[in-house]
Amino acid sequence: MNREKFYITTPIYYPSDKLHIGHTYCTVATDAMARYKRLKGCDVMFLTGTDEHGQKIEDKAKEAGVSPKAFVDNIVEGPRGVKDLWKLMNISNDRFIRTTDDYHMASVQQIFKKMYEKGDIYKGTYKGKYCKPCESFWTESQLVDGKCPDCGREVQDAEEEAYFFRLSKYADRVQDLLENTDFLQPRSRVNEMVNNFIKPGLEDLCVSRTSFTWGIPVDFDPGHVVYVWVDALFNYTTALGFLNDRYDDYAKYWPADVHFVGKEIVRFHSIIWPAMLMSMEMPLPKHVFGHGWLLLDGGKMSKSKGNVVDPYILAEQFGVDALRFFLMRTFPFGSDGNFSNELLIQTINTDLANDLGNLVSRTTAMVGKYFGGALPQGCGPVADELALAQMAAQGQQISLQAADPADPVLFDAQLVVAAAGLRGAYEGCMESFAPHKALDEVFKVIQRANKYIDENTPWVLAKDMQANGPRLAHVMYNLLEATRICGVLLTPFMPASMDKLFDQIGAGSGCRTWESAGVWGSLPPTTAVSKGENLFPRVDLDKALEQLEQAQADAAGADAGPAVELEPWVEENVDFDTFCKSDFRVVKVKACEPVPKSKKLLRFTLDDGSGTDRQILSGIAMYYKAEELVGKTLVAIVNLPPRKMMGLDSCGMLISAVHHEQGEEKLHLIMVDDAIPAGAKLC
Ligand code: ME8
Repeated sequence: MNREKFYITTPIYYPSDKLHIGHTYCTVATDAMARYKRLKGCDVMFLTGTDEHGQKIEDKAKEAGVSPKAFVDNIVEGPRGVKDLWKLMNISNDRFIRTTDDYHMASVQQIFKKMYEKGDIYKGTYKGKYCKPCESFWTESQLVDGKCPDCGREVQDAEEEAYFFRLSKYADRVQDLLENTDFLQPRSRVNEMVNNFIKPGLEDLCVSRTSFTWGIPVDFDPGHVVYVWVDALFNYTTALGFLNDRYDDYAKYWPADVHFVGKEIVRFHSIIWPAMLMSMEMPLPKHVFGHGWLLLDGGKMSKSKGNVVDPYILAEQFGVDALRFFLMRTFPFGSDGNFSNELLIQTINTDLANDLGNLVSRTTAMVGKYFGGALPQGCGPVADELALAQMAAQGQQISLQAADPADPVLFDAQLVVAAAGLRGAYEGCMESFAPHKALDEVFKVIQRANKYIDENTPWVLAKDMQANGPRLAHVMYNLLEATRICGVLLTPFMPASMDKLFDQIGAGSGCRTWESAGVWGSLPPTTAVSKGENLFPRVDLDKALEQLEQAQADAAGADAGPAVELEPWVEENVDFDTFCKSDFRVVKVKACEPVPKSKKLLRFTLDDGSGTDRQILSGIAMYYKAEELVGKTLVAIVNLPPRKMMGLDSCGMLISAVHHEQGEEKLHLIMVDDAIPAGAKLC
């Protein structure tokens, strides 16, 4: 049988900084969607990766004193890098593309040439504005208050010989695609694209650069590198083997079923991307979904603003599944949402500890206590319930009435209808890319099941097992079955925890499937139940916030400490004049103390010979005790721009020698003869 294919992608991330919770949000959403489709039996291809070229990366690497490749290698493959983060977050991508992979680069060169040969790419001169952080070209009229309309940062003048893509040629076709199909979702993003970008007139797009070299060379015109967005967008096809031999499933998976992207890159995906595909005469992706941002204090997280939230810290403290769940449950996927630690903890406590966790632990504990861990034969669904369940599963509206509103048969029927109809409602939400609504449906059933416990008061029934034993067993069965169905549908969001849940309620592999989630009564009645570990322990808000603060402070200290060992950038020599600009001075330590809340930072008060004390923070507390350094004569570079660490200014950097011994890093401050006066210049 031919399985339905489903090809889904995340944006490929810029490895210019460590990824934050906003990046994690999009990847977790894509993962949940991919897992949902796999659960349904689709043949899924889930692609993610990294977008490694461009001026921003080149500049960052220069700043770090390493080659761009070494720089991105460290962020992508290094400890706590991109790949580590996706592993930690249990991301089930089938493929990972790096745009520095040879096969991708060779394919992009061919793509560029094809569009050039067709006449859709031509040579001209670019004159305008460029936003380096966004790698975006702008015209004067597009700027907002003279700044980049996407990120609000300063733009710079750019004038260079460049190749252009005839975007204007495709304006009408793109407008038609946006207005008359469901290509771009949510629908609200369509007006923005059409009114802000297409109607004012689409200008041809500059698609090559000459002022830097870190990109894919235009092979027929050395000196030009391909604009990073052309390079990046085609990743979705090269990763399937388009114009390369590395992979062989372009025919099988292309066009993509959906690209999940953040709202600020919708323009690239819904205007530029389809236009280039039209030029290449390639099929268009079926959907682009532009999700919202996670905001912190009302603003977008960004490393430069210093307000990023580290997913490692949250996952380590609260658990991967709790974090995955929180991201998908709390923020409507198409809109912005305000992130806060309090909200995270509150969601864990309300939904996971109280609602789901309690349902599982109460039910399994009662099956243990009243039935020794296994229900008796015959406690499963009765014929009326099966009939109701079937109607609910088919999406029929069912109105339940009973003469006595406290009739236990009514309670049973209400639970059965809610749980049996859940899969259909959930599927509708997932198919329209609304994971938050799908979770809402699941939690309505979880809440219904908790109410069912209170309605049936099993502890009262258990007082007379002889009379009430069969009824109590049926109640327990219904609870296990409702829990199981919810568990199956929560699997795409919390895969590891749901496996544990299934083990506790005795649901074997046949009861963990999509099919079984649509069939009430799939759980064998006599299944062995065991109350296991508490799946989602309650979090103490104050204590957790305190721990988080500490972990964040430690991480900030670690960031300020010696960098991970990187290959030096040996390709470029420093010219003599540049070298001479570095101002190294002898300094005397007047005072030294640990920085509160940081494990790594020491705060130095130094005499640099100028008559005014200089403060430098150094991440060396693992190597030296503060008091042993007082009075020492050290070397510092004093003309670096001041840097804030843990709220304190650091004006310069102390020089040390670093080496490795048996895999362990050793650091020695450079100490010089005490006879040398403070302020003496090294040259
Ligand atoms: O844009 N909340 O890479 P990127 C939600 N390389 N999503 C956020 C976010 C936040 N606070 N911050 C970032 C690029 N994102 C390009 C993509 S695809 C061919 C090339 C999302 O690392 C952002 O919206 O800057 C984007 O979708 C993704 O992270 C990658 O951002």
